[in-house]
This record gives sequence, C-alpha cells and structure tokens, in this order.
Amino acid sequence: MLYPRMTSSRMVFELNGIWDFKLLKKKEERDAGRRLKDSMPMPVPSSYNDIYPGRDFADHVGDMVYQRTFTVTNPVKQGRLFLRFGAVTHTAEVWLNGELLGSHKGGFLPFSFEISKQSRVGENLLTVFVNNIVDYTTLPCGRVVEEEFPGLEQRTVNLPNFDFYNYSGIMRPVWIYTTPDVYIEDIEVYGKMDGSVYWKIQAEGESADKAKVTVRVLDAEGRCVYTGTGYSGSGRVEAPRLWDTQDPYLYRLWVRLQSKSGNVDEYTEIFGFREVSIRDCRILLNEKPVYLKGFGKHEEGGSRGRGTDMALMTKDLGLLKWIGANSFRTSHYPNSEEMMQLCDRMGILVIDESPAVGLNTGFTATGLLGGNPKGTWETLRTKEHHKHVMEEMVKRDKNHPCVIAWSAANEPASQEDGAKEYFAPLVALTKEKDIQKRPVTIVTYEGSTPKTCKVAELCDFLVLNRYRGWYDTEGNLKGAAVKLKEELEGFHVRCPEKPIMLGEYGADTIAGLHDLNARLFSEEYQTEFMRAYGEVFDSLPYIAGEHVWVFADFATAENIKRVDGNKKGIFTRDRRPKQAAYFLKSRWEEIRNPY
Ligand code: BDP
Repeated sequence: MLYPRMTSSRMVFELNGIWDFKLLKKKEERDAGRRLKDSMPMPVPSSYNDIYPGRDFADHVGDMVYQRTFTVTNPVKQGRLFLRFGAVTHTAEVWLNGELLGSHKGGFLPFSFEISKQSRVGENLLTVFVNNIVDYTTLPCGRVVEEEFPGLEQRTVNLPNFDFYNYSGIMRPVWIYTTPDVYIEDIEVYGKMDGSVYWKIQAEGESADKAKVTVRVLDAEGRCVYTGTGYSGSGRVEAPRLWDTQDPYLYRLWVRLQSKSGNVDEYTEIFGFREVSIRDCRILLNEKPVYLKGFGKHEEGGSRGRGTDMALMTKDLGLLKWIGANSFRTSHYPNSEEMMQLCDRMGILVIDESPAVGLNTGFTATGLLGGNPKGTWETLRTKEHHKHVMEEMVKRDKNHPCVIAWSAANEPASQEDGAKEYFAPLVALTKEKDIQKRPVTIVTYEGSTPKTCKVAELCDFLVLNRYRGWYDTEGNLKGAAVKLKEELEGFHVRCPEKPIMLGEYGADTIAGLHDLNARLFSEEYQTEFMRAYGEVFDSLPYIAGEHVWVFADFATAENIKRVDGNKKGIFTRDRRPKQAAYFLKSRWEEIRNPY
C-alpha cells in the first residue's frame, strides 16, 4: 500500500488538525449527514483518551464519533480522489456527505476509500464512527464484562488481555490525495546484494493492464542507475551501496505509468539493497551476523497517547542510537508508517509485530485481567481477521529495508493444543506474501517451555520473553540466571539450528529509587538484572540478540500490579535515562557487529 506522496501527477492534502468529537452512549441516535451537536474539539492524530480529564471519558467503552469538513477545489476534482487513514483504533465506519464509504477493522494499519463520486466541489462533511472494544474477535484481544452491583446502574467494562492502555481514536494522520484515472495502486521493490533489483507494479483503472510502465532506480543523489520497463521485471545495478545499520543508504524506484488514453501517473518508492537470512543460529544482514541489541518498544507517551508524534519518534530513535542499540520490536502492533520511514533512514532494524497480543485466555502479563478456563484456541474467533492483518501488514511494510523479520503474535497460548494448527497457516501466508521471504517468528512466554511449546518449529528464529528474577525468583538473580540458562539450553537442544533471542526481560523500576542492596524496584536492581541476563547471554554462543523490556515506561490499564503504568522502562515515560541505561550503553557499545 503506497504512502500518500506528492508527485508530478498527485496532490496530497492533510486532514490533520482539530476535529469535532463526541463519545456516544449505547444505542445513541446517529446521523452522519448532519453537523454534530454538543461536540468537543479533538486533535487528530492523537488518542482521544488523555486529552480531557475524567475517568469515564478516558475509559469509555464503545462508540465515538469524529467529524470535520474539508473543501475540494475544481482542480482537485479533475482526476480521482481518495481518502486515507493511517490508523483508526480499533474499527472505523466512514461517511462522506451522508453516504457510507465503508468500514475497517484493525486499529494499527492504514486503509483508504475512493471518494471521487461522493465528494463535491466546495464543502464536504466527513464523519467517522469509531469503536474501541477489544474482545475475542479483535486483535488485540480482550473481554467485555457487564458489571452489576445492587443499587447501581449496570456498567460495561472492557478488560484488555494485554498490558498496555487501550488507547483509541484516529491515532494516525488522515489525508486526501488525487491520482489520474489510471493509476499506480501498489509497488513492490526488492534490491539484493548482488545488485539485482526486482519490481512489480499494480495498476488500477480502465485498461490498466495495457498501460506502459517505465521504472528507474535512482541513487540517493538522484542519479539514474538503472532503467527498465514493464509491470514486473528484474534488472541489475552495478555495485550497489548496500543498506545496513552503519550506512543506511537508500535508493528510490521511480515509476511512470502511461495509460492507453495518455494519462500519466508517477510515484517514487524508497528501498535499499540488502538481504536478511538465517544460518547456523545466526541472523545475517548482508551475509554478516548481526547481534540484535535493543528493546521491545511501545509507540506512546504524554497526552497524545499513541497518536503520531514526529518529534517523539525521532527522539526515540536518537536515544536508541545513543544507547548503542541497533534494533527494536514494534511491540505489540505495527508502528506508524512515518516510524518505519525513519528507521529506514537511520539504520534501525525492526521486528515488525502484528497486533496479535492477548491470544491467551488463561494468561495476561498482569496476571489479573485474563481468566477464561476454556482452551484458547476453542474460545477465540480471531483466525480469519488475523490472516487479514498479516496480509495488510506485509502489504504496507514490504519495501522497508529496516524490516528484517515479522512477528505473528506476542505471547499466545503456544503450549495449548491447537496452537500449531492456528499458526501454521499464518506463518505460511506471511511467507507467501513477502517476496523477500523474511524470517517469521512467534514471540513466546514462560508458560511455553522447551517441552510444551507447540510452535517452535514454525519459527525461523526463537524469540522468548522471560522474567526470571521478577515474576518468579524475584530478588534472587543468581537463581534466576540458573533457570534462564536451563531453559535456553532446552530450546537450543530442541532447535539446534535456530537463532534464539530474548524478546523481553525486565524489572519494574521507580526512577530515583536507590538501594544499596539492590532491592526490587530500585534502579540498582534493574542494573543488576540486566547484568545477570547479559552474563547468561555471553555464555551461550547461539544467542542472537537481546531485547530488553521495555524502552520507556508506559501507560497500562489500572490494576494493583501497576503503579501508574508499567515501569520496566530503561527510560522514563518522558524519556529520561534510569541508571541501567548507562550499563546497557557500555555493554552494547562493546558488542560490535558483525560478531
Ligand atoms: C509480557 C508482555 C508485555 C508486558 C510484560 C510485563 O509481553 O506486554 O508488558 O510482560 O509484564 O508478558 O511487563
């Protein structure tokens, strides 16, 4: 799916800014064709939750509505017009001038509608109904519970099956953009180490299959280094400058499509020449082993919640560089497109994770919110949606050189019967859709051991989340290290060829709390925790990476295991370093790649 870009044949207009907003009561009457009454101003993009005070406001369960007008001018009406959302969490129903355009399910991926017919020159009324419920059909998963207390009104509560606040709303940018009648719908481009470049163009419009396609590969200075023709094909660039973490050199594929009737569409897609592979317990970038150093990372902070914030995302990647990290996992949902573009540019490796978190009816990270005694895979109804989401994610992110692997899920019930049957088709589909055949993984939790895990063989590399020394063996890091090592050895025996990395390990830490005896919650304990895990990794040659949980403190649902959110951040929520940041910085600066 192409990012909206201005080209010689396309105009792009942002619809970001202050929209009208209203929370809707159950069964409240709606009229998408009229201006909202009693609305409040709401910034887009942002999560709506923390913008105004009030617990009922922030924790609203169900529907809300966003509305705005925009003006279309005559020149804009010449070609085709599209409306595109970066992400609306979790479902959106979109109306223009009182006509339903369509709906979209899944809160972290883009979608668009053609509005050539429904839009008019002059003022247009755009209305978006948003629903934020998570249940056994959505990704992420949750439960809806009707709470009843004598003498009180019934109350609907939505219990997330995951450990992050259920931020929602129009969280990423909104645009309208034009294209000619016959236009480029999608581009796939892959550059390999030997300079071979493969492309595939998808076009739409009358006799689109008869249009003439020209492609050019441009280097970073804009010099043309290859020209080709055809909807799909391959060519070769002499001695390409490869993309890697030290030198994230980017090329562009310029595409020109000329229809039979003579209309021309142009688009330029960014890509890099690089290869990812796996061999002998190693993840290889351009045939050289790369040890992954970094974090699981939430896309959030401050009063905008998960709303796209270019300053915050750039600062975060600057901090990753500062600390000596080279990678992160987009835990637990695809991050914004702008973030992926920035990672391409700054040379940060990304494990791109789907929003499939909480697929576990017997477990949640907080140990409090889950709890359905029935088997996960008989209970959940996410399978078809999950396939759709994996396809959408690959479609959106396929060309990014920064994406080195796909994660199909975080901490599913991978030890339960039915897990293999659930995930095998998803892994196969992901591979089928990705011409680069990037590695696929399923991130597993401690309930899924070397003996009980049912999905290890499906994964190209194993990513394990472990909290020895925190959720068990707490305060006893020597004991924790023994347990951790035993388990890693167990997985290595089971899958001797596969790289193994930690996807999460961490300890809640209150910034400013110091303790000479390195007790739980102190900055010293977090540092010692990192040291203990580091020693285990260093003693096992098949460990291919370490992702600490978590980059920065983050908001969660209210519960007694969280004091003002999850505090396992190496940085605070406002991005100040805790003591362990300096330990990790010196450790990671020592671990040179390739190793
Ligand atoms: C893991 C989850 C992560 C949690 C973390 C924790 O993958 O989302 O935030 O535990 O407990 O189980 O901090």
